[in-house]
Amino acid sequence: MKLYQFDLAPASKRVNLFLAETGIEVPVVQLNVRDGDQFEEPYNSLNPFHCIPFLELADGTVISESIAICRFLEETNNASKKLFGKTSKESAIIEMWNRRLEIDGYIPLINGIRNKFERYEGKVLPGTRNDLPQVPAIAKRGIESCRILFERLNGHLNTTLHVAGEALSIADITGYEVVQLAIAIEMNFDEFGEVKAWHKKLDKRFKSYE
Ligand SMILES: N[C@@H](CCC(=O)N[C@@H](CS)C(=O)NCC(=O)O)C(=O)O
Repeated sequence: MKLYQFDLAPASKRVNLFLAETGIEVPVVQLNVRDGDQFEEPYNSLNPFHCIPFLELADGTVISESIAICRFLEETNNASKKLFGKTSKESAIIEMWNRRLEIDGYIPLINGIRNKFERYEGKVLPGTRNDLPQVPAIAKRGIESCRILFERLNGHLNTTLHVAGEALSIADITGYEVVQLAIAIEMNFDEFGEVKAWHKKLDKRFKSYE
């Protein structure tokens, strides 16, 4: 089994935080996606989405998408810590928050960053190289979407220690990366005190794994 990663990328960071939290170990190969390693063979054929992370199993199966990879690793390892929940109810709540964080925050902000900063010219969609123009309005809309998410999250975090309950879950890892993206896109979210406090707590915990 091999996990293909680029440690500086947000999607790889999600998988790395999952591995650090659960103690699961997987052999890792670093691909520099900024230099376009993912378009070179054999990686080009291994993963048609041309993005990291992706996991290659011993039988040749390739699994991409950070959450699919983490879920697979959790289900196939005997780690005592379960970031996807222990009961059907816990799993559903975690999935609900993880999806909302991705749909309303992670994806709009990733698209925003790629449409805002010059270094993404020619790479506005992940895993592509083309001449699609950067559209600044997409960055503005990404921030607007994330602001609505943070308003909801801020109220919710008043009532719970972590996003999907008292225990840390994969949804906290996604949420942490959403805040990292909000910082990267230079969004001001000072008014969301609960979100900031939760992010600060996670930041301390996650930095201790470095
Ligand atoms: N939804 C995917 C996102 C994968 C993705 O967009 N990866 C980016 C890095 S964060 C990538 O490999 N980009 C390469 C490129 O755009 O050329 C996941 O969570 O795994």
